[in-house]
Amino acid sequence: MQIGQTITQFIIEEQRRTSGSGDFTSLLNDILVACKNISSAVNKGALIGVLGSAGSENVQGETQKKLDVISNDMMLDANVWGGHLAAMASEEMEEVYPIPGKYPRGKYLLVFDPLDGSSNIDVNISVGTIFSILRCADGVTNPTEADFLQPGTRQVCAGYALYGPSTMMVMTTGHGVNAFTLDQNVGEFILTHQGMQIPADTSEFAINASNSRFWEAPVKRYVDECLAGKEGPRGKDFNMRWVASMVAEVHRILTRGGIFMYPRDNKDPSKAGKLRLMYEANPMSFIVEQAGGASSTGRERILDIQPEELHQRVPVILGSKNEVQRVVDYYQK
Ligand code: AFP
Repeated sequence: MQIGQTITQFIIEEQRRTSGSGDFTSLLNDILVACKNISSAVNKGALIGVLGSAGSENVQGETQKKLDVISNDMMLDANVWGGHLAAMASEEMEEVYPIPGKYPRGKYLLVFDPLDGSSNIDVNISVGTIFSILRCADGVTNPTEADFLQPGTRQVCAGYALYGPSTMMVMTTGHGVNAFTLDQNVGEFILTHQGMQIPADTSEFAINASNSRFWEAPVKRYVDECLAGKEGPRGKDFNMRWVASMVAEVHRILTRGGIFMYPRDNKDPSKAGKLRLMYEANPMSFIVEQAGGASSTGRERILDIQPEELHQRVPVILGSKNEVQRVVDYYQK
């Protein structure tokens, strides 16, 4: 593996190292095709009339953007025919999407958020696609929601495409985190960041502070101490960021450290948090842990959670290990 090699070479070499059948390699290639298509549509934006609302709502009751719907279709179209998947599930679809009978069914399950941070699209701020690959249990020919409900520790691969100033693909198969930058002229992702590592300490935090009156005491304490800066108990100044696009937020943390929090709050007590376990928290937690960071709800490690439903929400506190541990310690106290 070396800087400058293509993602195709990288995943074929991974396949040889693990003596894989090639199914996984082909599946990843299909995902890459989808992300390149989404990147192209996001990039053209208003030129091809894809900005704005689709006039519909998803299962979470959120207004769908045109690009949410388009990106979801692109993920389905690129991944439906290859014969590597048994079923897919998405933020934008209430039910599991089984591979139609006219195509062969494979041994993997794909779950994704086709366009995370999509409320940012119309203002031209970075968005991304998040995905997680699970194994379909042996003998299951007609996967249902129950087959997807596997803890994050069972993910075979997790990744995200970031549609920012550059389009990047960041992923892990459980052997570290590597990032590839799309060369738009060649149409290939090129390895540009090898073995990404999140610094254990940081002085940058990310949280939507407009919710502060709803936070639980441990989060309030943590943020208050950061805000107190040099004169406070932490003895140093902190910087704050909030993009409202988890992919951009996690990418910043992978690049220079930091802590990201979308904690449980009492704004709507029926919701355990805002972010979705299966296609936001789990894949991002896998990536963050593989880069030496930590990820928790404050009360438990996210990757250990046994999911109860496909669109389940969880509190998320992830990033630089020592800062996440500090918040967890505050919860334990
Ligand atoms: P959208 O995809 O609806 O824009 O939601 C993005 C997101 O799930 C995540 O990417 C952000 O971190 C978070 O929501 C932002 O939430 P707030 O708008 O409440 O700050």
